[in-house]
Amino acid sequence: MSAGSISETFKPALLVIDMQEDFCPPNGSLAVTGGRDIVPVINNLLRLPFILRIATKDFHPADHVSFASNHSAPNNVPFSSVVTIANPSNPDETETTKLWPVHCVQGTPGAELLPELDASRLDRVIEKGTDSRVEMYSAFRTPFRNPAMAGSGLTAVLKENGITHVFVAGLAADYCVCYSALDSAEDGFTTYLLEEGTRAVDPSQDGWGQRRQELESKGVKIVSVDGEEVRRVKNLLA
Ligand code: VGL
Ligand code: ZN
Repeated sequence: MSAGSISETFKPALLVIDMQEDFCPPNGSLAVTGGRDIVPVINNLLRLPFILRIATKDFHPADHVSFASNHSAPNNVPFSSVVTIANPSNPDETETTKLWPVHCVQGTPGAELLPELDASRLDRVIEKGTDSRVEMYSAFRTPFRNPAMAGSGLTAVLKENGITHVFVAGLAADYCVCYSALDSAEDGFTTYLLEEGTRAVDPSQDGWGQRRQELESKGVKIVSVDGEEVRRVKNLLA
């Protein structure tokens, strides 16, 4: 480094969200189109010199509130019905959230990470959505703030390791990837969402199109694996 140059700290982490059987063809109960096709992209990312590589698993108990089958007709149609959930500590704080087919139940094959994902490169796997009372798309925490519920501990892990930049990939772009990236940015990490490393449940303008705008308006940059941000990670080797 030449004298007088500015060196901004760059300690990047990679977050690999929910690369699990139930989110992928051919057998997933909530299969995202093309979900399996992003594994080679993610495995390439896992080989780069990130300071930390962390995966998450959606990991629900069988009685989870997000499962349509745990609700009564007619408001129990997967992918379409919604349910209003209250903060367990404050009935006045509520969130309305979509109901899904049963997925990623603890101890079932659908909850397993894809076998072709290079899990040997992971520093840690975080399980989320384990509280049957609430939906938790984000790898960081539930949406409830008044009062906040206990988070996953991810922010502390990132901070303890001095992480400055968080790169997010995985499934699904319009749900768990999106909300993880938003919380990462809110916690002060420079946050990048890897475009080729994700797929959406609903790729339409009403789905991923809108989430994309929200991400960009809240400071998350959507980047290519061939872009300068990933090149900077590669250059940490040099
Ligand atoms: C997810 C729907 C329900 C996700 C998790 O990983 O994006 N989507 N649970
Ligand atoms: Zn889920």
